[in-house]
Amino acid sequence: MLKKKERYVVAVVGATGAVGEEMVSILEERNFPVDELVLFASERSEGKKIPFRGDEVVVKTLAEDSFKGVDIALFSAGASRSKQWAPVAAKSGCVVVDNSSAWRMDPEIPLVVPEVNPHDLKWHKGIIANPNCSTIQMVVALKPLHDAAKIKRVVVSTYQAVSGTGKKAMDELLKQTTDLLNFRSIQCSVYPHQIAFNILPHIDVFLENGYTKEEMKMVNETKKIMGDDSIRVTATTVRVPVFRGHAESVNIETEKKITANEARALLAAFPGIIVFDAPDKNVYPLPVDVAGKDEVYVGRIREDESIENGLNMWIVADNLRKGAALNAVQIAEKLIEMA
Ligand code: 25A
Ligand code: L14
Repeated sequence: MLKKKERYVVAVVGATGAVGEEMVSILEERNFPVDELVLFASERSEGKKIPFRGDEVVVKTLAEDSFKGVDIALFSAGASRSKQWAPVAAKSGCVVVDNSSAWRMDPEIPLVVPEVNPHDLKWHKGIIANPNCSTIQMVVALKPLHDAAKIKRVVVSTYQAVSGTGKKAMDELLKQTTDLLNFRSIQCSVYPHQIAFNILPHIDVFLENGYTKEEMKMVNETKKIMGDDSIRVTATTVRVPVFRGHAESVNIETEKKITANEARALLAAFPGIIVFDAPDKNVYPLPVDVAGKDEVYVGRIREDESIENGLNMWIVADNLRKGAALNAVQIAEKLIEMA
């Protein structure tokens, strides 16, 4: 449990990665009560200096005693590192908010989006899991609709940016794009196929059932966060050549009828959502506009005319912020509020 203090010693593990860098800048931006910031990454980044509040913090590598005196640790260095180091951190008394997939479906570990299930923070035992990026932005929009009309089924297709995979993937999209525009041959190392000027129906690894792990994360994490196993979810997750900002086409079927206008009002009143929906003016959310923003943007809200009680919508959010770093910092803020 987090003890109430004026200021906290905060660690970021994976501080030089796409999400870790964002965590550091969000802590500064939001004036998080940081007493001291400690940054960790692999040997590759040891000694690197990262600016924070006009100062510089030197990046260190992890050791058994790294978390001594640390109150809150934000992890984003991949699942294998989290499996190894999150228990070490929790054991030394700090609260871990883990951005990897390592602990999300563990029944002993809460999986939290503060707008949706803050109550689940009450039963943590030292580790709290931050959900998958595509799932976070979707459940924020599903929650007010579920409360009003009970969602029976969700059909989602995603259009995911390369930054979800990390910095190497962003470099690969940039390199392939410039190579192709200069009539040079390209190399594929992060993704199995060309990502520049292309679309890949493949995120994370394939499983026995023919779905990808990313798709099954959306199915299973949605039920856990919403606290309702009866919601049926099916997903197709797709990589697009966009640097930042995940988009989703989401179809829902509800028990009770809600009109598009009622849905718009419910979504607009919910914290963390901006309804951006004026087709007559070509207004709908776009990854390039939503990059750098904190809210989940919802547009193209319309009734599904093929079923009794159905809605279609288009949901866009910054995958590095609400999808990862911001949600993790918001979890830490909630913990402080509850301490
Ligand atoms: O091992 P996994 O599970 O397959 O996951 C590794 C992936 O985790 C990504 C991460 O992106 C990387 O692609 N990731 C981030 N959030 C995730 C999430 N929610 C996630 N994966 C799943 N779910 P990244 O590269 O942007 O950030 C990785 C960060 O983790 C640090 N790190 C790595 N090993 C560590 C560690 N920190 C502590 N202890 C360890 N043992 C990593 O630090 C980074 O901060 P770094 O010093 O290794 O990275 C510095 C730069 O080096 C580049 N790079 C990474 N791998 C290589 C590389 N360069 C050359 N060769 C490589 N093999 C990175 O791009 C980074 O800029
Ligand atoms: O959080 O876009 O489980 O490649 C792992 C891979 C998120 C996205 C997770 C990607 C992800 C991701």
